[in-house]
Amino acid sequence: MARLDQAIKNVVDIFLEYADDGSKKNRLNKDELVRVLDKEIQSPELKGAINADDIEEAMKLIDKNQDGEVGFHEFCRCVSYLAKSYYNKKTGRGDKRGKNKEPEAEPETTNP
Ligand SMILES: [Ca+2]
Ligand SMILES: [Ca+2]
Repeated sequence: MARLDQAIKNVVDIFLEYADDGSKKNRLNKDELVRVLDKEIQSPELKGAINADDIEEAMKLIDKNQDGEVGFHEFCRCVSYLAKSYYNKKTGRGDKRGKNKEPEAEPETTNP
């Protein structure tokens, strides 16, 4: 399987596997989210971006509609957040210690 095939299928399969528990089959509750973050994220640079030890904080970040559970859409946002955070680390963007000399090439938001 090609790498992106693998990555995309992994995101879906991991979500379904961990969500299939508790009262709702297609949502991650807090315990399920802890398990995903704990078992499926091992590299320190990603663990630093979302911390399973502070699950309240992680939920605040991921559970956008604040219903106490994480749906697939929210899970995708979480994965995309991790990907961006890793990208920023790899390229030196968003590094607050002053290594960020490149001007931002593409505008990320359209905030005034
Ligand atoms: Ca569930
Ligand atoms: Ca939610």
